[in-house]
Amino acid sequence: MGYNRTRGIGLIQNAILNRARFPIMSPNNGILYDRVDPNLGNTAPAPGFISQAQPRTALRRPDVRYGAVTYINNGSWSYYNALRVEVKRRWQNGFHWSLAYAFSKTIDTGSDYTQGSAIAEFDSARSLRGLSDFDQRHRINLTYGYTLPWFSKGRGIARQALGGWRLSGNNTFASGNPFSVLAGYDVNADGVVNDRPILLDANVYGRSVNNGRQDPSGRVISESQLPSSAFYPARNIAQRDRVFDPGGSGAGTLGRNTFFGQGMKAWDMALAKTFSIREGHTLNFRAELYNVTNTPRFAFPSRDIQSAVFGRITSTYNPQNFVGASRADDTSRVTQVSLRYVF
Ligand SMILES: [Ca+2]
Repeated sequence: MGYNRTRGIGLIQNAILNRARFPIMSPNNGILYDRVDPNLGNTAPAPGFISQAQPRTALRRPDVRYGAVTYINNGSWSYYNALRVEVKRRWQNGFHWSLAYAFSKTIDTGSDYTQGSAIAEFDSARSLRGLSDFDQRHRINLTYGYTLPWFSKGRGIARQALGGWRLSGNNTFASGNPFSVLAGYDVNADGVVNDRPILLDANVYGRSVNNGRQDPSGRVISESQLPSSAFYPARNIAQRDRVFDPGGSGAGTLGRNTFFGQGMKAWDMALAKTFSIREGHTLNFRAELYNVTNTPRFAFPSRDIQSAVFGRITSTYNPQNFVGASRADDTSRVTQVSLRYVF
């Protein structure tokens, strides 16, 4: 039993510089952009105005020669706290097992610089502080090995063929990883589309969006778990009525990584036997089954509110990621059999 606490500093973070400012005197044409057109759908606002349909992003960058500039820095940090419990049974009567449980929480300001990017150019760490992409609140892992007792005392061919088989397995059950919901358009008109929305229905907050099956009406259940009506602006809201906050943080009212995908139920087993052929020569047989129960693990739903399929789960994680096989039927159970002659 133990307690782990890990502090990470100087982790890689992806920031985006040269974002469009508001208000700003354009270095390109000398026009002061400081007013928002009352008609957000206006595609040709007057000089000095911007609208959502015509945000004039390129004219409002501090250096108009460039677009958004990706700046990879060491500004990210993390905290990991975990309570760990482990129970083990050593080999005894051909049987051993080990059970490990971790209750943990990981917080950081960016877990993967190749994906998420800072919401605000200034003060980005505060805006991004949230659960790590890889946070798993509960995780249980069971491993075991068992030498089957059949024919262990027999003789001749029966023992040679049927005795000495070893069964082993690994079961992992874990909570789902968190994900963020995105507004789906550039709310703060800074030229970077990773803004977050406003949460209208607090009951939805922190929900597990974990069911990719269809209800009797044919609707994917995850779309009911994460309804677009719980957020503002939902996709059926016209562009002119959406939130438009040039110069704002783009953080909405919703933090990063506030919803959860489906947890993990991995059940893998192997059956193995070594046949001795003669002195120094053995034949090793091994059959491995990944995802024995053939249970799908649903992937994250569509997370962009403006998407027509927002909230819908359309894919599953699959065992092939762990087995390393490239198979077309990769969403289901994977079986591998190997025979090895060692001399
Ligand atoms: Ca933005």
